[in-house]
Amino acid sequence: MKIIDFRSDTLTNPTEEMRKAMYNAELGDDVYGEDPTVNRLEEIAAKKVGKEDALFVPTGTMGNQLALLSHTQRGQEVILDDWCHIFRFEVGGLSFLSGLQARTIVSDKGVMNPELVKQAIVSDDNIHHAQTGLVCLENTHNMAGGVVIPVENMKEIYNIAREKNIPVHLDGARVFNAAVYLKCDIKEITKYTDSVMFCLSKGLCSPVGSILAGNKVFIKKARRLRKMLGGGMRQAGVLAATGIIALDNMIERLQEDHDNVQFLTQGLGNINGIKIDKNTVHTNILMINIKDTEYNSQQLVNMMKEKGVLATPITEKIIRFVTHKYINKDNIDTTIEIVNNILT
Ligand code: TLP
Repeated sequence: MKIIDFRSDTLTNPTEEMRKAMYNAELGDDVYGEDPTVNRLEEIAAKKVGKEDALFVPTGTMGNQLALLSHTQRGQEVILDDWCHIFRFEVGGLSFLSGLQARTIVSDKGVMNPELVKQAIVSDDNIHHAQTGLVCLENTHNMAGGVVIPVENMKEIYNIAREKNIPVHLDGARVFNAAVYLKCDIKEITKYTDSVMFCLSKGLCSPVGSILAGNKVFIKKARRLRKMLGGGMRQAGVLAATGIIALDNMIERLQEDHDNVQFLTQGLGNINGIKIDKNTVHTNILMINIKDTEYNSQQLVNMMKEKGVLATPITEKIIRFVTHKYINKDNIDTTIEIVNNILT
């Protein structure tokens, strides 16, 4: 049985071109700063997002955690959306590793109200107060369903934070999806941040790896801390080689994933019992609500699995579908038919 796997775009295997590049990569010891392929990737990545410097890291999670560690001091607060990845899906690292407390904000489908961010900032002389050390944004917003946060909103929040000398970090795991959706240069998004993490290992198809970018002082600190966390990866050029291809050749292709999510939305949205908030369907993630069916998410996911379609239950009644390079229009049609047969 052919498996159609919508669980995540992290499931993408490297392309043929990437595998060849891995084989042929020029290598050295990256802890000595001597892996030419890693150095080249970091240079290309920094330039791409308009930052002075960049660091190749094994995972998006490590990139985000290094940003927290590098920007802040223990005992500070970090302002972030209640459903963001850094708060919900990074194992409490912000308190465990950086000694921070979270000041969460309830967003509107991933979009934080700048006024609420302003009110949440603590920057005073009161010796009782934990001071704000960082504001985090996420674009695209995963749990809101791949929603693209408007650049205008990022700009407003960035300006508020800047007035108080507070840095802004962007969890841009899928920020290239946002740029493709907005049809803009990625720098139009990243210019309203002090640092950005983005993943090479999701829709861009690298097997492993993410980038953390920022100014030179920040990246120097993050490089040292990466070593502390065990992220000094030696001949990492075998992986970085795929990252160069990801940035050179794989970005425009993301539009196909967005188109496929639209087809899926049309098809599943017509099935009785499935509700979709079409205002959140921007990129390669689709959240369906099955509250008007007799099933809970796990039950429906199990029934789909028996027919070869994999997706992720998010809550009792919400299921997530993520499109990627290895899902085509035929797979979308098959999926719609399978779900339709289960529910009607
Ligand atoms: N997201 C994964 C899971 O961890 C939920 C997924 O399947 O979507 N930021 C955002 C917004 C992410 O979605 C992810 C991964 C990360 C950071 C972490 O990246 P990795 O998995 O490389 O540590």
